[in-house]
Amino acid sequence: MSSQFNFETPEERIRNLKNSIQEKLKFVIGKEPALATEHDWLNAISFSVRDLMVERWLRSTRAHFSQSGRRVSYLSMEFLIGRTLSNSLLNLGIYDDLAQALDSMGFNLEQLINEEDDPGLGNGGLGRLAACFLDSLATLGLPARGYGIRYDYGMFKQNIVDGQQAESPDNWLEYGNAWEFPRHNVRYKVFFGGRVQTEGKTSHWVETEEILACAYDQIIPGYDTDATNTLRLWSARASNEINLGKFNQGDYFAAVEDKNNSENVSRVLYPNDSTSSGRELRLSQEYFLVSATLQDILHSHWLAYETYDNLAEKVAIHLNDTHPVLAIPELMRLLIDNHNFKWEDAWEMTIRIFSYTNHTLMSEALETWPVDMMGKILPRHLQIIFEINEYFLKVVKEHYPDDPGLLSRVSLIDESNGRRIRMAWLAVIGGHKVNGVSALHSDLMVKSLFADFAKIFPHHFCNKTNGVTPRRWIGLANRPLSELLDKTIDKTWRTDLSKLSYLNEAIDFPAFIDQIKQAKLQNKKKLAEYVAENLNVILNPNALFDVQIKRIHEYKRQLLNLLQVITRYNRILQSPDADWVPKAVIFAGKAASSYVNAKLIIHLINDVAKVINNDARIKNKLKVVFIPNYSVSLAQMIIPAADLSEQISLAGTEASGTSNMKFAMNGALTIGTLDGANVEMKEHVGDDNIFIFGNTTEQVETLRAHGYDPRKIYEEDAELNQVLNQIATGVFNPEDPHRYGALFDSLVNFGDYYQLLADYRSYVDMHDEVDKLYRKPNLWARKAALNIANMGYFSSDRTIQEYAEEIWEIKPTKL
Ligand code: 26V
Repeated sequence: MSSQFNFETPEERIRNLKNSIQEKLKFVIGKEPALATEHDWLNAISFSVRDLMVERWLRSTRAHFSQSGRRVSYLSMEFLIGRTLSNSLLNLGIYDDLAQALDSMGFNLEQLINEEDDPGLGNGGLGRLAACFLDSLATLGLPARGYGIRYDYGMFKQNIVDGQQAESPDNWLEYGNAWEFPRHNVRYKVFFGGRVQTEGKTSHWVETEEILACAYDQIIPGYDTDATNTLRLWSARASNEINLGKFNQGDYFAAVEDKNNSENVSRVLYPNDSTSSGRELRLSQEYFLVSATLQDILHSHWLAYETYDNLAEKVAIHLNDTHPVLAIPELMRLLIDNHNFKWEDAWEMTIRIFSYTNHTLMSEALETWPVDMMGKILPRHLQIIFEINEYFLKVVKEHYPDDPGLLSRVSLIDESNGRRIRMAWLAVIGGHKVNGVSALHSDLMVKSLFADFAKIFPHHFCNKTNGVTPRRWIGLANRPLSELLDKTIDKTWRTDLSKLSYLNEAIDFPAFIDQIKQAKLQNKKKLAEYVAENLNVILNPNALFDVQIKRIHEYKRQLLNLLQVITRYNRILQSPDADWVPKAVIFAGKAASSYVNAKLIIHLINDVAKVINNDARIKNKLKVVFIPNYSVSLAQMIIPAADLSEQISLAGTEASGTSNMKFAMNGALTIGTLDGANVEMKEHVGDDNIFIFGNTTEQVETLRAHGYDPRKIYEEDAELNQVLNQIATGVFNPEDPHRYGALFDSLVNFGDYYQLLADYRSYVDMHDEVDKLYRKPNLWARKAALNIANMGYFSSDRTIQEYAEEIWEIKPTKL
């Protein structure tokens, strides 16, 4: 509850809210109630709610700065924060008050909440993790700040046109953003290009171009506490409004074009396909974030201490993947060139300050930059990177004289690949801790990608299993379940998720199991309504809701799911009168715009859906839907409605997964491989309460090493054979029968890189087990409840506490 409200009666609170909203509409939006649009009202409401957070924000910020403890800055190119209004109401404890206030004004709160744009400033798991972390950092009262980019356009919007993905720009700032505070006086120059001038031992970066980075702050409120944090996002502005030189020469358009070009740096979020890495604009974006942020950190450090000698004691900087890794040479540059530190001293401080999280082992996702490009855009940084490399390789050579291949393997420069800089290597060498995001991933990380470095720096590597915030992912997303938890436990599970284990004591009460079922049914009805309204497909709320929602990627194997769906379709056609468990298979997710196979998979899902949903012979025993434009807010609706959560990536490929956790804590059972955090989820919920199938990481590796023959599986498994032939011959798309020839080939003729066929049989058989259990609704609900009860470990509060203690060495601020 907001401390401001402590002395008010509920009636006063509601009246004050109403007055405030009316005042904002008049004095901030400048509109008469009669002429105000829904967006105007939404903005007026948002400003009123924001007001309620400002005082404690200012107090928290003051406390963080005055207590002179160590603080962490979390640098991320992505923050997928989701809608803010509902989250703020929940954290302030005024959701119901506002609902009442609006009701008396003739508005529906839920409807207005759904009007808010959902900022898509991230691709998926990595960006959403950053947002969960901000929520936990604030809730735990830890001195932290998030730094990112205020992209004008977030992740593209996805429409499905004739079964295919069509992209359109996400102009999320169109109606303004009521939650941000533009900081017109917090701006830094960011330099690009030019050349390095060396005089004796000192270097100067000269003849550069410059762009301004302008700060926009957003309040990150903690839950049930006065503690808040800040997310600071940078937006690019041309540093000279127009290029005076060109303007004076009469070339007005060229002058304005320059301005537009420099502002492109924060124009658009890059999708995470391999084509985006290697682009100059992406490198510029990364440097833009890093340079503005480091200047900001150094500036506020100087204000507090008037020295940089204690920088490493007071500052921790965390790198969310390698995307902000240029912060390492940038800090070196600032300390050496601008603040006269000796190279060795600057390096020692840098290592103490930085830490880095690795989020993927897949080689195509590992960032490398061509030396030439770095030299053109950031020549001084290239020089520093070479110096770091030289310094490091010298030490390695001294310690490992007997391993001649080692030097080229750990070198920051990959000479074999057209001279590229290995950003992950730089992140490892330039910091003191590297973590993976699940036990399995962290283990594989030191055995594969970073094996050499794990030998050199055995104490650098650790695991921090991901978590998710229960405030958004249960409290906001699942009201029926939240109410049941409040009743059965008390309200404190929101800040201490281990309390969920109290449910173990209720598990034998039929009334409790019944309420678990009721809560799920309510959520399923809501999703069914959405699907009926938006996709014109009728889902039976009693059907098993089988859900796979995530980025479309071959390694995540949506296609394997589809093979299973078609198998089921064939079986139903074979015996239409058998007693089939009715099933609704739900997909959602975006494909990177240049990822051809991912787009084909979306097309195939929609082709298959059209045929199955319109086939009267199967009597609605099977439905398939693809929900377009997956987002945080859609996830909040879909996840609580799921009975079954599909987590079926090839073992060893999904670093952690986080939606797997959200599903399980909302009472879905998981069908999954032993991949990412599924492994730990199995340990927590128990082997009997999760459906694990498929090859293990070791088996996957053995197959890959000793000859994997997908064609043989295709030829020997009759059901699989039929399904693949149907896809290959256009049974679901007779108008264009060869459409999926390439997908068929990739599986049967070109090696099936993600080993779908190897796991097909155990997957289909496991789905039969799922059916068997679903026929026993009480047993199913009991297992669902056991999942909820044993997911306490997967709160991002636990994860952040581990980072705070073991990596950042920060303590909560006293308010
Ligand atoms: C790579 C690139 C390269 C090109 C430019 C844009 C871009 C954006 C992101 C990425 C890497 C994405 C890595 C990632 O998202 N990993 C996911 O991280 C989650 C949080 O740790 C984890 O749960 C998922 O398993 C993992 O796939």
